[in-house]
Amino acid sequence: AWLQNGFEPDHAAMGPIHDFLQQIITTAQAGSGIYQTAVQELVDGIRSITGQKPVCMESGSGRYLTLGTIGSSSFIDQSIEAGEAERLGDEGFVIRKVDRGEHVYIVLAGKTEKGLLYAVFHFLRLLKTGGLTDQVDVTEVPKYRLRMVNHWDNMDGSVERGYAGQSIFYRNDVLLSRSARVRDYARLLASVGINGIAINNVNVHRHETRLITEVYLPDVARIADIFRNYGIRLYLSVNFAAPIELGDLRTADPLDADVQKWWKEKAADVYCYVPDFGGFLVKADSENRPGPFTYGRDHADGANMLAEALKPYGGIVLWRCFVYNCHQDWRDRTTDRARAAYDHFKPLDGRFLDNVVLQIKNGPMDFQVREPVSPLIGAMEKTNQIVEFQITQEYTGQQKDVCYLIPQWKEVLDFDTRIKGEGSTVKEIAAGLVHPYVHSGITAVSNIGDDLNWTGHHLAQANLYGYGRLIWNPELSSELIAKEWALLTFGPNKAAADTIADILMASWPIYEKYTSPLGVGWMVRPHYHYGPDIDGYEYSKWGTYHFADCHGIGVDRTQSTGTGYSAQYEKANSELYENLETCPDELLLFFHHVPYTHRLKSGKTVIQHIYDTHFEGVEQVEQVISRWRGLEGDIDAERYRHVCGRLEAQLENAKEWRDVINTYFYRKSAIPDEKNRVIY
Ligand code: GCW
Repeated sequence: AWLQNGFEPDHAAMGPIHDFLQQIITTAQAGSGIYQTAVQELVDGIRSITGQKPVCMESGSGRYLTLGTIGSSSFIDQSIEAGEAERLGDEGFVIRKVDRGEHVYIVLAGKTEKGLLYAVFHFLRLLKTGGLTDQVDVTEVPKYRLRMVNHWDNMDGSVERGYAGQSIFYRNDVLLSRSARVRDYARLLASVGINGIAINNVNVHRHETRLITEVYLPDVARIADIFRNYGIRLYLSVNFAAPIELGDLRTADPLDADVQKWWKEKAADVYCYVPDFGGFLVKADSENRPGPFTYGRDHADGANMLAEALKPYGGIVLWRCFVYNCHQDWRDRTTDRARAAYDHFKPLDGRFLDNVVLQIKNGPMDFQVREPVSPLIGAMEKTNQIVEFQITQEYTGQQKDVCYLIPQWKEVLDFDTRIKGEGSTVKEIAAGLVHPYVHSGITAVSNIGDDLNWTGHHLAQANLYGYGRLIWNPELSSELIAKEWALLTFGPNKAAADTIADILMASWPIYEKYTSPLGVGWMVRPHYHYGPDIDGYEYSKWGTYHFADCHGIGVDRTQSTGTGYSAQYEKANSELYENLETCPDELLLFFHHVPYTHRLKSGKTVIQHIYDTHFEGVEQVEQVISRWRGLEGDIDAERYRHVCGRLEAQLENAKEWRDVINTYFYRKSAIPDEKNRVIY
């Protein structure tokens, strides 16, 4: 992946920096294993980039690198300005050249060892991408405090919505706690700044319910040790009905004293094994999972009960807001799944303890190719929130089709909720800068498995890499992230990296074009969620409808004639979406039901837009294939061929979507394509 070794070293490109890379001066660090990790990563990284192993010493002179925490050596402290340690906080770092006559050195320093580790990875990244000069002076502080990944891995080794093989954590109900793969994953995550991981599926089944018991805790602890050395805290998903399912109690009522006591004991057990355990991730009263509703209690009762148990140890509860009625009668036109999270949680603002964090999916429905931003984000002033993205490509091509998601997440982060006037963007809300949250940040469902290339489709690695980079610094452009990834992964060939970045940048718009139009979503094969099935969910219980008939298509979510969802936004946004004239084209069918002849802002009718985009989508996949073919010989043959294979399959998928969608809407509307192309 992007920590890949073995490219030909380019000494010339390194220029004067090269002189600094032969000696590393370490400092006497008390601290945790993270310092050892940092030194090791620096040594290994330099060796793999330059072909030469640097020497580690405790003192020296001339040109060298030195790394340590502030306060651990006078050489380091001399490079730090007054007040800088405070500004760096627990995770920031500096990389800076210092010239003191006999000593000319580049210092890598953090206030903490964790900050230092991030400095090392950043240094290596700059070195490998040619971004390092001998005048280096970098200061970095992450934007978000919680920067997490979630795994939907099950103990039998399967991964829910996983498209890259089996779990790296489990096989046959056993934890793979000595696996080298887990350590490599910790390296990958730390190299892009991830600091938290939940290692089991939010749908907590029978075996996984026992992860918090002594049966599995010794193994959980071993995995936590691996991640700890890379500055990553471990979290577990828990089953709300665990007190019953483990056979200890007859109720899981959060207000029952025995239940409260039970969870307190469990928390104590967990902290015995994992002293820096992050906390519990909970999917409750969602998609048939147990929760407080069974006992006539609400989400605040449920979350607070767990929060009380974790509080003495500094743990948190990540409580998911993906709560909706998954047994809806499709005939019922008043219930709207998009409304559900806001309707359930907004009234509870102020009732949650301060170590509860609500985890909110970026869209109100479910990780579709295109959705508006969830109106719950920022809507609760007194309740901590974290935004949840999906790196695994459940609805965005399943790592068969290329779909670079950083631009999508950036759109979400840049969305201005206007909750507290202009500038109340998701980016600022998730950083706790709009409301003073005690805990906040970003999390996402990981896309890796035990496939040799981690992500099934090699290009899907860019999503995991980019996710980490983006949530460290959301000001980075999608394009810059794509180029960085390509250079790190395929080697120092700028032209090749530019082509790969172009392909990535084009991919989300292309995927959107040949799949579901204008924000209507779904239209996917039920359960699998890959490939077209327009009516697959239309008469189902899942609350995901498009309402296409012979006259028109779309979901009326307006306040005036529809479900009223649009009213969940602040006035300016609410009016923007409510009004047919101002609603952005790409979300038109999410908010409105319109005739096929309705004219978009682009000037096209809805039906012509559907035809055009579906033809274009396929043509653009063909262009991507020819651009990729141009890379033959410039990148290694194995990965070249692998991506060729995926792209050919993507073309078939795109054609299938094009023909199914165009044919369906031609038959429904009886309106011919203006350009008379083949529709079946
Ligand atoms: O998108 C849906 C998925 C489920 C998933 C659920 C969730 C883990 O289809 O597989 O369950 O979301 O986020 O809880």
